[in-house]
Amino acid sequence: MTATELRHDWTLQEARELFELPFNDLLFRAQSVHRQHFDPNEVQVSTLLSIKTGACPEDCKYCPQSGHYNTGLEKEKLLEIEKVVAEAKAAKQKGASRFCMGAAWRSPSKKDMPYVLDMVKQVKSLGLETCMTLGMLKEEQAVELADAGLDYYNHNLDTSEKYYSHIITTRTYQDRLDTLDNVRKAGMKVCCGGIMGMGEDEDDRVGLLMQLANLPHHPESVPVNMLVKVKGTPMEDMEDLDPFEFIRIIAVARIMMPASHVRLSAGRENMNEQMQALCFMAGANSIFYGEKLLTTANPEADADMLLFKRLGIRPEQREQCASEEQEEEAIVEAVEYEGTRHMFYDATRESA
Ligand code: SAM
Ligand code: DTB
Ligand code: SF4
Repeated sequence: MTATELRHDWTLQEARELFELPFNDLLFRAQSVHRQHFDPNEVQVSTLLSIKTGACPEDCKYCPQSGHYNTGLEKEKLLEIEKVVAEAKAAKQKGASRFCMGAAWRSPSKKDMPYVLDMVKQVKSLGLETCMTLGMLKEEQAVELADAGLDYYNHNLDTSEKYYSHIITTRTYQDRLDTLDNVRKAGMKVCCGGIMGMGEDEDDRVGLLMQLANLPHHPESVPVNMLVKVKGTPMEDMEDLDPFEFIRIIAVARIMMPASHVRLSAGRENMNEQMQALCFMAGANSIFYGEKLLTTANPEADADMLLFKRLGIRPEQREQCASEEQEEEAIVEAVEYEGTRHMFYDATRESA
């Protein structure tokens, strides 16, 4: 089978037609495209850490960290590098291949940059892929991060251009596109996606996917978040999204960006295992792994590994040099053990 070519000229009509396909036809098509570019039984695993929490000056209506809303979140200063490195080591031991660090900033300040650059270097030296999401970046800041060895930068468009002003007023859609451009020019990989279930209509969902797919390069990573409704935010009472609609979004993202990793991102706490399995079938091949996203809950790591085991899914290995392979194998074994641990009675444990 030859791999589908990557297109950057999707029309609204074509994207709408994909959305409107019968569910089984859409999933079959998405899975066929997926198999041309990826091992269908591998899922990339990233762990998130909030390195600076809350009191953000931006007014993103979905976000528990915005200083404009009272969500009862305990704010925290920039974490010390040693703490970040300890968390990164623990994530690696549990089987994550990428470590993503997020800060509740509009953009990083001059004073914070040296710490952040040092963090990148130290986390990378553990043999993990690195990702950061720190808000808007100027051209020079993107170059500094790339020079420090940052592999990915996450900056989401969040929704369609048309719906955007209903969600955020403190920065424009164009600001976001400019940051993405700076990240790309600096040579880093782009992680860019959005949130579903914020009251947008189907054309907004199509609009977001078109924006992403028609960028000069598809983002290497496309996080599709389902809104986590946080009390105190303007979106706390938003209506639930139909699960089939969410799975369709994953499938259309897979078809429009065949070679990108599509991440089943925030919101998995509110998805049952069957829904997640259908998302993997539709072409999702990346997750956030670990009990916490930035400030909200994510499924327990061993529950995820058990789900992988039941579905015959393996965590994707990071591209690596030969000397790291043995260490990586040991991690895979540890993950396999973690996934099956609860299936067996441990005869060596003393009863209480
Ligand atoms: N402050 C930086 C920024 O916004 O560019 C980086 C961190 S911000 C929390 C990263 C992304 O998390 C947002 O763009 C949004 O897509 C996602 N996010 C935040 N709150 C969310 C929620 N309640 N549900 C789903 N996704 C959310
Ligand atoms: C992304 O698209 N989703 C992640 C990551 N990029 C940084 C963040 C999800 C945050 C969910 C709400 C929270 O835990 O604060
Ligand atoms: Fe701040 Fe990012 Fe949350 Fe917006 S999404 S309020 S920029 S932390």
